[in-house]
Amino acid sequence: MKKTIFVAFLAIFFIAFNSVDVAAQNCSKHCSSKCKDKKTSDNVSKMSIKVMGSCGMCKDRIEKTALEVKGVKTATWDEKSQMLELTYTKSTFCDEVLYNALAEAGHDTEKVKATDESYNSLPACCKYRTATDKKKSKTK
Ligand SMILES: [Cu+2]
Repeated sequence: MKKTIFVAFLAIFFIAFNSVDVAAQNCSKHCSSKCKDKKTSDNVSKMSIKVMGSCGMCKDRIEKTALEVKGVKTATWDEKSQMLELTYTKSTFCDEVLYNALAEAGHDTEKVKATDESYNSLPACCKYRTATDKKKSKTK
């Protein structure tokens, strides 16, 4: 009887472990870019990325957007450095999802640029692109 319980316990443990592995593989499959991550514990990592923005409203929007991305645990954006610091669960987080979500919210990152449509829908105080930047993107 004891042996049966032990075997059942092992099976549950094995299944739980396997499903975490599958989630990690799924993410790396559709993520072309690798995160520059600092290891903090087995399944939690840190990274910081540059996100363009200009004011406190941007900070709220960037952090809220990042926190809605699957796997993100904490998000802090700094207006001066334009850096977004993240901690995330490795098995569920996919950085491409994050870049796309930020671009959709109107914020450029080094990987994905916001469309003119999403950028133009930002409030006036949040317009971080300068006139010279606009010229550049037009001539591209
Ligand atoms: Cu703003």
